[in-house]
Amino acid sequence: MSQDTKKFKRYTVTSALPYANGPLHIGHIAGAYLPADTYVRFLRLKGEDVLYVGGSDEYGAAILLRAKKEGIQPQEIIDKYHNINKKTFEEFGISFDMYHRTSEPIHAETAQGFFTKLHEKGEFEVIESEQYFDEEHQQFLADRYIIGECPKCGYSEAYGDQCERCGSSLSPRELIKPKSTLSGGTPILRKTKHWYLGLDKYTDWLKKWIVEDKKGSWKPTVYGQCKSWIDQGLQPRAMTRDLAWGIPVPLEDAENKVLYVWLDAPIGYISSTKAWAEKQNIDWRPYWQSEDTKLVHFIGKDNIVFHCIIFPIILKAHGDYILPDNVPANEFLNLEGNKLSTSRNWAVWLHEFLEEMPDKKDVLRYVLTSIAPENKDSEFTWKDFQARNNNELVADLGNFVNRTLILTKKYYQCEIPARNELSEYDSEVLEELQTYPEKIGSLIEEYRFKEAQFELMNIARLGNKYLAETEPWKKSKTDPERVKTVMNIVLQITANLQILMKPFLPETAEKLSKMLGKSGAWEEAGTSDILTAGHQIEKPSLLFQKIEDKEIEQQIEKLNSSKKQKEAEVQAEKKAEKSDKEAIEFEDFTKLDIRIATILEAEKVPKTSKLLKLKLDTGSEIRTVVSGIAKFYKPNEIIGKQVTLLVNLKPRKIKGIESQGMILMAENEDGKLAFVSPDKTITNGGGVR
Ligand code: B3M
Ligand code: ZN
Repeated sequence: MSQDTKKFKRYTVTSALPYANGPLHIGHIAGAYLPADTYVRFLRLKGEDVLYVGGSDEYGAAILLRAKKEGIQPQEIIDKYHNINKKTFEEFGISFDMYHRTSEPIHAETAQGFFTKLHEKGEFEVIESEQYFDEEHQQFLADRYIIGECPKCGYSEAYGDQCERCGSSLSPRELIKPKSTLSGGTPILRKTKHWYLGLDKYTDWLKKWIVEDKKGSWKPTVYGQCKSWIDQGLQPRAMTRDLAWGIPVPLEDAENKVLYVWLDAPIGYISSTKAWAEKQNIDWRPYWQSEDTKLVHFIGKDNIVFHCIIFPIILKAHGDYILPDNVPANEFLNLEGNKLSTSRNWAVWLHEFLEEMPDKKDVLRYVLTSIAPENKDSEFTWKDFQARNNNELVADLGNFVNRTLILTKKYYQCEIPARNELSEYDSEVLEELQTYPEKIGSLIEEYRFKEAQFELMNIARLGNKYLAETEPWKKSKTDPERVKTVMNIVLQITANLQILMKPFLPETAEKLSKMLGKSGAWEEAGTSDILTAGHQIEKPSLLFQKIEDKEIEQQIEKLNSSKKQKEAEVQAEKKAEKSDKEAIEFEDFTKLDIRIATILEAEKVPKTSKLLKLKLDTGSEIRTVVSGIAKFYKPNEIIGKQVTLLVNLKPRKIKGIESQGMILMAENEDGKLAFVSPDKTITNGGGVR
């Protein structure tokens, strides 16, 4: 792996562009941002030429749907969330060189340029086909406008372009029982034409480029997903959409069509690079078109197909671009036993965390790296957050550094003592110290951040063990020369920690560098003369604070109550939707023949739990009606009751019984039903107006 570093002259690192339709939660951070940030901080420390780009994904159905929900224009949505997310990333310390937007003109130009190039090269096939259409909203339904059952895993709310449970890439026609997310109704089929990219034509190329060449270097989870898609057979995929929000297709015969969001979004990495380079007044091309550039995409597992198959095909088809060297996608992070969910408000929102625990950024980084879902889904709990802070950051790292600096202050008034002759044990410890930069560095280069951070903590553990065994506090009076050696060694260990923690705990590294009066360079790591004898350090303060139970309980409480609040909102919304029926003419109402009738007989319909069979006197005849009220009324308690009956509803067979009308019922919020009865006795057959 370390040869890799030599082979490449520069690095282009990307993190998925979050849709600008909502704030960021810890799942996003653990998936695509924290590992990327750790990686680029490491590369920069080593003096590599590295560019880290990101930005907001601002087109596509996700944005439009959110705008509709909030009742505002898509532009307002993207402005709002772009700004929130940009600020949140900055505050949290995700160190993008450029955080761009796909709604910028330079992006439209770049994406259209790709489309035109592929069009000229004959990569598209224009196909007219029948697609789902929502008649009520007069709109074609692609991607997130349509949901249904996933044909691969059976998940009932798979999107038209992808199942978020199993990750399969789908097309709307594959969904079982499709439903429009706009009207909730069943869509009809209507003809439209689109530009299809023949992914299938690249099968042989992908078999070589991924299946053969990436075996062993791509994560097994990523490699496995790709291989299974390739094995299942790739289909041509439409790269255009009938939507009112997106980048116009740059062709004359494509009026009202826009680019598919998954065509334009990854190209966003390139336009972000262009915007960055323009600001720096340098050439963007080497970062995307030079074979000695290493391109790495950090994403979550739901984006694998787009980054490993579709985007590389687009880059390859274009011809001028390099391909990703690696796509270290993460699996999912769960929260307190459940899937993270924006719609159910089951999340730890990053902007709220920053407000409530502004001094705990590095704690969150530390915990999210410790539990990173690198190879399988993992779980965040507040109790574990507290435990890792108290038992690892405070007890191992903080405690070691604090003891070292306090003793230095006490014995030497903050001046670094010189080392004397080394014992065998001293030499062993210094030798072990030497091994860490290489160990940690290679793990980072292999995208094994969890293990890399564990090795960092091993340095603190090594220091604690060394202190416990040499016990300088016992010998400061009797053997001051020996104590100088011991203290010099623990100070060098501390200085090593300061350097090696930079990619993982940047704020803490900064704090420690202030106390040490020195910020070491990566090349110095592993050596034992970072702090020279006679150098003066600052008075120490604690690197980490213990987290009390109360703070954690508050967070758990908050999580539960915001979920409940969300549930109540959803209920209220549903209710509001119900009352929002369209206005009708009086004539429509007069078509209903509603009369008062008296229940004469009632019995349960055999083999059902909900149905009662009733006989009613309507004034002119006796009618049989099957009604779904068995859960609310026992047969004998309703005999003689006057109810309201819709008498001119066409008869229907229910469980083999002809039901001649419908009893009108009032429905409670919780689904309970009650008769609508006159409050004085009315002659049977009396009309309801
Ligand atoms: N916006 C999907 C997502 O947020 C999408 C990523 C684009 S990366 C080019 O999960
Ligand atoms: Zn599925």
